[in-house]
Amino acid sequence: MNRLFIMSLAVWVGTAVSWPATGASLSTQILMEDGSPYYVPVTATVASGHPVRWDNPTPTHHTVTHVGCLEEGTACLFDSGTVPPGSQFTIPGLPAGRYAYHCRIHPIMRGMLVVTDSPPAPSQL
Ligand SMILES: [Cu+2]
Repeated sequence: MNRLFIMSLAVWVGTAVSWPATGASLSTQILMEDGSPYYVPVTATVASGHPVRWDNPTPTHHTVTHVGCLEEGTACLFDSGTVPPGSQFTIPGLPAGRYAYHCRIHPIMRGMLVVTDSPPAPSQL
């Protein structure tokens, strides 16, 4: 019986570690704004594999589009499509790297997502 409990616990812990999205506080949240800098924070840093969420509290439609989606021969790693007012867009996680993105509707809106290999800082836990 004890052994079964330990096995269950191991499965539970393994699930929690591999899929941190269940803890909403572990996800990185970025706000869209109608004024500069448009994406807040304009440069967001997140550990690899952690979800990132963009919220659109503005009265305007926006998108979150990786620059690769608009260039021939480059990988398109995420594209939200139109995010209506009051809606949000979440990506489950990305490999380490720097991902520039912008809004298809308002090309002046530009942000940067930095994904690191290091675990999140203790203050985020
Ligand atoms: Cu926009």
